[in-house]
Amino acid sequence: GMVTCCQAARRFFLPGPKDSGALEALADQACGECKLQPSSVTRSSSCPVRARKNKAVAEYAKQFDRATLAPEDLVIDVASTPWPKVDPKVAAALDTAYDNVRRFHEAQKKKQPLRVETMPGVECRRMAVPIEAVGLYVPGGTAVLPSTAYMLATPAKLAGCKEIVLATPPREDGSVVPEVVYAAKRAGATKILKAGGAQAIAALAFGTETCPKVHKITGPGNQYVTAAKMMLQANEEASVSIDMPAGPSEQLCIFDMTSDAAFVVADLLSQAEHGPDSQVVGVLVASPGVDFRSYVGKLRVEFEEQTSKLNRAEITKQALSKSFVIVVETLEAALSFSNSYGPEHLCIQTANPEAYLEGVVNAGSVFVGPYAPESCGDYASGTNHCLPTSGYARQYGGVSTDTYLKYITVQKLTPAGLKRVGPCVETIADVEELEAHRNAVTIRLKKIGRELSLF
Ligand code: HSO
Ligand code: ZN
Repeated sequence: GMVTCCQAARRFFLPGPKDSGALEALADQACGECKLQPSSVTRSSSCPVRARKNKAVAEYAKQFDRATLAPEDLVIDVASTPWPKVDPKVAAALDTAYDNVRRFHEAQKKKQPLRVETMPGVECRRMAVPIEAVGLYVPGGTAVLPSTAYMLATPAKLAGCKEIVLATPPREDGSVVPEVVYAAKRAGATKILKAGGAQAIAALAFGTETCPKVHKITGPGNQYVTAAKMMLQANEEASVSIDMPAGPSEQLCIFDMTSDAAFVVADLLSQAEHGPDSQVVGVLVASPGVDFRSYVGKLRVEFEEQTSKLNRAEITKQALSKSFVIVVETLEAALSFSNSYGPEHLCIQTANPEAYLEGVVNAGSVFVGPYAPESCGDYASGTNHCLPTSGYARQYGGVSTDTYLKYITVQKLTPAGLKRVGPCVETIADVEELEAHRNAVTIRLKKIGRELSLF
C-alpha cells in the first residue's frame, strides 16, 4: 500500500473499520497542503472550490461580484504590491488608527514564557506559538471596510503568523478597494485573495493553486460567510478553526436622565446603520416614581431628527424597527438585563459608569462615559472591533493577539522529580487499569533505584 499524503497517513492509523480498500478512499481525502497529493483528491471532492480551486473561485467572482478575474489573478502578493493611491488625509487617519491598534495589541503579548516548578524536579512550561497560516475575512457588501483589515491583520502580524491571507470581495472591475489594500499593507498581511462569500472561506480552508491553505479563519461576514466558517470548522478534511460565529451587529446603551439624549441616540444610530438586521437596545435607569416621560420624548425627537439626516436612513430605520428602549429602576436591573442580553457593544452613559462596569459579565467591548462613542472603538482608539455577537459574549471574547496564538506545553523532570510524582502516576494508572502507563514510570523508578543504590 502507498500512503500518499500526510493527512491520509494520519487517518489510516486512526482506529476504526479500515481495510486496504479504505486506503484509496483515504488518499482521496488528502490535504491541500502536502506536495504528494494524489490527483484523485480533486476528483472525489464535492466542494467545487476544493475540486476546481481558482477556476471555481473565479466563476463565483463573476456570478456573485460581477467581476471578471483570471484564475491566476485571484491572489495578490501584498509586499510586492505598490502602495495604493489614497487621499493623504485618509492615509494619515489610517496610520493613526493602526498605531493605536498596534500599541494595544502589542501589549497583549506575554513577554515571558510560563515556567512553573510544580514539585521540586518537576518543571512545566507553556510557550506561545503563532498559528502559521491564517485567513482574515474582510466583508464587502454595502460598506467599504478598511478598518476591519487592520483590526484583523495587526494582531496576526504581532502574534508572528507567517502567512496572513486577507480575503475580500473584488469590485466589479476586479480590483480591491485601495483603502483596504493600504490597511492590509500597513498591518502586514502577506496576501490578498480577491474573493468573498462562502467561496472565499472554502479557498482559505482548502487552499488553491495560489491561495495558501490556512489553519484558522477570522473576521465577520454575512450569513453565508458565517455558515461556511461553521461548516468548514466541523469538516475534518478542512481541518480549520474559526474565531467565533458572527451574527448581525448590536449595541446596548445604559443611560439615565443625566445622560445627553443626543449622545445616547447618536451612539445607538451608529450601530443601527450597519445593516437592516442590526439591533440596538436602550436601557434607561430611572428611580421609582420619577417621571421619565419628557426624557423619553427628547429621545424620540433625537431619533427622528438624527435618523432623517443619515445617508443610510433607510437601513437605519429597518434596524430601528427591530430595536427598543426599556426602562428599569435600578443599576442591578439594568445590569441583569444587559448581562443576559450579552451585547457585542455595551455603552454606559449613566452618571456613575464605573459602578456599572464592575457588574459587567457578558459583553464584547464596553464604552465608558459620555465621551467614549462606540465609533472610536470601531476605528481608532486601539481596541478590536471584531467582537462576539448574538449573545456569544457569554463564552467568547473579541479578536485579540491571542486569537492568532496557540500554547504548547512542555515538561522536564529530573530523577528526583520522577521519584516524587511517579508513585502518584502509578496509582492513578492502576485505577484506570492502564498498565503501559504505569510501566513507563515503574521501569524508570527501578533504574533510578538501582543506580542510587550503587552509592
Ligand atoms: N461596529 C462594527 C465595526 C465597524 N464599524 C467597522 C464601522 N466599521 C463591528 O461591530
Ligand atoms: Zn460600527
